[in-house]
Amino acid sequence: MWSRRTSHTLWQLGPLPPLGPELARRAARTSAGQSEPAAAREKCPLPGLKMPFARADIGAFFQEQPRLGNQYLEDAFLQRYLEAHLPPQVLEPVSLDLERFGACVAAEIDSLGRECELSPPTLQHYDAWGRRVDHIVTCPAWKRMKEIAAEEGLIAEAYERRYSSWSRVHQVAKLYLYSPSAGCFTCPLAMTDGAAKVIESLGISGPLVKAFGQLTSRDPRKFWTSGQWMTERKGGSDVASGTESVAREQPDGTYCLSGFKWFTSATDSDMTLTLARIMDAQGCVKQGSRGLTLFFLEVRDQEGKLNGIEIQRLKEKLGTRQMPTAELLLDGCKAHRISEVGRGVASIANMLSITRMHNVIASVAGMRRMISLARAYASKRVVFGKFLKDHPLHMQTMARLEVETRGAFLLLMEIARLLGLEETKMAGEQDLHLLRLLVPVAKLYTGKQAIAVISEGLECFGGQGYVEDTGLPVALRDAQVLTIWEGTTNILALDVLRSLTKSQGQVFTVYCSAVQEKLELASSISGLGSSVQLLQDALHRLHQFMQRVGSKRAPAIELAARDFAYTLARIYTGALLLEHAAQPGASSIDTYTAQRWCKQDLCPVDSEEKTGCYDAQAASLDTALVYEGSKL
Ligand code: UCC
Repeated sequence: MWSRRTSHTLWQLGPLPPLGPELARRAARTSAGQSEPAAAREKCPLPGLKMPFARADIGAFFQEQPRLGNQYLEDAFLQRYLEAHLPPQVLEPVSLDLERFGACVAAEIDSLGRECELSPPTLQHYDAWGRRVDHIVTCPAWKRMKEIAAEEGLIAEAYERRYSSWSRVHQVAKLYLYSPSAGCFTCPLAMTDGAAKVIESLGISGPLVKAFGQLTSRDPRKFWTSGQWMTERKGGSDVASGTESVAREQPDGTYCLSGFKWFTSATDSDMTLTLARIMDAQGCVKQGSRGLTLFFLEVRDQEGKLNGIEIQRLKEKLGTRQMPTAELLLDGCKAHRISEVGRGVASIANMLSITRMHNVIASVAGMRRMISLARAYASKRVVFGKFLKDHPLHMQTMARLEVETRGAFLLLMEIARLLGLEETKMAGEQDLHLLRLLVPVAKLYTGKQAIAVISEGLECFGGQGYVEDTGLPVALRDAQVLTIWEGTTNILALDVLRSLTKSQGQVFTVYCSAVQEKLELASSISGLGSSVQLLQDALHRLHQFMQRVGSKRAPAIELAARDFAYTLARIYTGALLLEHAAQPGASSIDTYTAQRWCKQDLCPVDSEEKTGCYDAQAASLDTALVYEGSKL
């Protein structure tokens, strides 16, 4: 490597040759007292001398790239979780499969994902002869992703249930390894999983027999992906009043759909579930949530012709560019009603639970991948005379990210475990309540964590984290959607309140006993006592808040919704980390992780209430603050 010292030595070599005209000019300028910039002086070559960075020589130092290793073998926390929970006869085949798949992600899937990013889909409206074709052109890597999803049973695994309730945990762990390399193919897979779940829960009959078989197939020639067309121009969040699509019943019992779907993700899917209002013979429809019914349709017919659908345009998005998102006009689209009339939202809610869980997978996996790469980088990059990993401040920063990621991971696995129990009819009523509450809590909390952790993770690479061809920035772009689609943070916070209201508070009672149970388990383990105490205090503050809020007006509760959900997430995650640290195979690092987690504000809803954030005048003050000076 060139060093300053070496170049000085070279400058002093041999007799000085005669000055050329340019050097003579410079020498004259310098002797006349004109100074030159130091860099320019150092670059000034003497003929015949080889200088670093001269002309085509770009220097000898190249930063070693952080390589992606087998993400299963490198994830000690994931392995310990599986060892602690899976029965031995399940652990062995599952860990073998994950190890094999982890290698496959690094060897093949990661570069396919990159190709999907570099070759985004395009829309071909017309063929060369002027015919309207509305063809979404995707790259070969995207198509290969679909084959891999089938071959690896990324959906099938959850429905075959060969490991009983643990099949969901297996599937989720596999998707967790796959997600950051998947080039957003996780999006169609989330909806495919959600559609299979809805079909299974509504009953697999009629046209749904074929659909369910294809959604859960391991045969790439048969495997179908599904869409989830819920969003219309008037409402992404407020589906009940935003849905304008109508359905007219046909003599053969099918329906003909008309409407405009404003956001449809992974629009190259084979089928979809969608909502519409049934129009009666007088042309009237019922408004509101109870006017919505759920429909199933195939996107194309046997010859590949679109089913009464026009693709208006593809969306230009901040991220998830690997995947086509389209605006669709439905005009005479043949569909099958699959829910009771007016039960559309309640029926598609099963799909939302699954896609929201997939959102949690993407969030946690995105954080894990960023840390994994930053960890590799820190052991190769030298700054101020030592590796990045030997700088305590850098390690402190990464340790904070690690604690967030481990907590989020346990929350994800808790949902997968409960879902597995529900799907194999092994769940008690308490498990079902807990699952209902934890899905929106985890979705909203991990989405926010993912953006923060991935953003901080990019910083760990300095300028390289900001440069496109490292493949790093896409992680942050793609993370931003995690708090938006499948319900924004506030919509999810309101869904948490909905689950409380609908169950008449039972979900909260179950939540508290589940936390309590975990704390009792951990309280006898040395090193965990003070963290148990911190969580007990937080739970107590939460109880007190609930008692106070019980007597308050609805708007006050709504104002507290986000902080309330954050509190539920922090306390439950803390309890999971303590439970994990109390397992027989736990390490001292597990104890340290739980301790670190419990040092944050575990009950923000109580802290915020004390600042007056939910007081009677708070809402109007907030509005005045936001709109001060505005002409609107
Ligand atoms: O499609 C989209 C992008 C797809 C991409 C997927 C990728 C996934 C991640 C991949 C990772 C890489 S984005 C569009 C998604 N749209 C949403 O998420 C909608 C957001 N809005 C809401 O969630 C709202 O809260 C609504 C739509 C659910 C509100 O509807 P309503 O009709 O006004 O609400 P109601 O009246 O309270 O609920 C109607 C019924 C009730 O049941 P019943 O009638 O029996 O009382 C509720 O209990 O639906 C039930 N319900 C639920 N049940 C509502 N929400 C839920 C729920 N979460 N779980 C169970």
